[in-house]
Amino acid sequence: MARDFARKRLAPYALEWDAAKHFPVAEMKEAGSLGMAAIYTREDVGGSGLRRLDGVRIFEELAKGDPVTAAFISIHNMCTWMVDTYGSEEQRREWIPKLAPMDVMASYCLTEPGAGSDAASLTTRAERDGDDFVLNGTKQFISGGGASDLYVVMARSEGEGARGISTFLVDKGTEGLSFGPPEVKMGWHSQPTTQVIFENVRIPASRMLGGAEGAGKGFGIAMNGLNGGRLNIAACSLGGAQAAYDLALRYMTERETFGRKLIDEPTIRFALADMATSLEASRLILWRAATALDENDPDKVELCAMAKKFVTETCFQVADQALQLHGGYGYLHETGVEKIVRDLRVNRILEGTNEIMRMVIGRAEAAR
Ligand code: FAD
Ligand code: 2MC
Repeated sequence: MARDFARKRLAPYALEWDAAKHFPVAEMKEAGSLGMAAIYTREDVGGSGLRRLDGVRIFEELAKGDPVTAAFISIHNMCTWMVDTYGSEEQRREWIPKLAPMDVMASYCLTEPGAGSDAASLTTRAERDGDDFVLNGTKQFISGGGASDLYVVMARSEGEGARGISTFLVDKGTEGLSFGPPEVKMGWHSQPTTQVIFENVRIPASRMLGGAEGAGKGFGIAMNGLNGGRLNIAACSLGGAQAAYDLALRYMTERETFGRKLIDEPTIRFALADMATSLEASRLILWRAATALDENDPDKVELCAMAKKFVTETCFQVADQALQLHGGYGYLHETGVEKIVRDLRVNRILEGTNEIMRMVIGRAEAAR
């Protein structure tokens, strides 16, 4: 179903959306109506009740159609899962029935201008005032900023360090909430990335995720959300690279140089063999990490970090090689491969840079 949806509803339009900087909200809501906006969320509130292993296979298929739209649906899924897993019963029942069909679109707000990789040093404040919290601060690089209806915000309510952070649900219309202009980016043109600015944004205390028990738990909530997010971002790189590879393979059977088809050139076959092997190895580590997350394996954090690092790097190389195999035509927008290369580049940076993934893996190794 995901493959069919990507083929019909994403792939034919992805280049057009990239050129026009169009955010395909209608198509994403359609994906929501098919169950792809609450994939691993419980069914009693409208989720699809699937596993992480299903999730990465869905995101690979969606990304074959468009890695950018797939990535936004992944971020929305991360927010939905956080509300389902850490929200009070009341919060689950209020939000998930709207998030699951994507009637309400959600953005994840952790990064700040002064706190990217060192996320626990964030300074956006949430001060308690009677029955309310008042938020002040700026979030940086927020995917869906200005377009989303709900902002899942990590802010400091308790004190210094990771344990001083809580998570809040903030509606788009709230007074004092505003957005920076859309950033001009190398790729990801078909979704907005903006600052999200809080100036005395007053929300009821009931908007703290998990209710009063959620106080100080926001960093753990954010990190647990990211474990699955990192897998999905890797799946988006895999789907994008597979699509680029498929284009290159077809082109090799069509293009002739020196009197014969490129596919009959042994060095070209070696290149294709290496690319196909890289894609399959990426798929395997991804499925291994997704299974570890499903089974709450003690190594799940490191395995998710390994999968994110390995797959986003390996698949970027595959997409770049697919561009190379197209010669000059690979550099043209209309061929579709340069867009994939641009879109996959950022997956080595966001949801934790690959240097931070190495830090996470290295810490676990040192503790063995
Ligand atoms: P920095 O933390 O300043 O790092 C700069 C460089 O130093 C990097 O190469 C980094 O790996 C390296 N580095 C940092 N510390 C160390 C260290 N100790 N050892 C070795 N190397 C180190 N964030 C959100 O919260 N929500 C979103 O929706 C979102 N969407 C994004 C969309 C886009 C298009 C982009 C570009 C970013 C998005 N981000 C989002 C932010 C993203 O997660 C951050 O950019 C990323 O975590 C890195 O933070 P930084 O940019 O501040 O880099
Ligand atoms: N899963 C579960 N818990 C985690 C975790 C993870 N992946 N990473 C850290 N934690 C817990 C950790 O166990 C600890 O818990 P406790 O206090 O109970 O012991 C707590 O969080 C603090 O962790 P550390 O002591 O390791 O904190 P430190 O500050 O040294 O390092 C680091 C944390 C670097 C791993 C974290 O800040 C990080 O992952 N940074 C990258 C930020 C990032 O990924 N941003 C992505 C933004 S979203 C995005 O880009 C989108 C496109 C949506």
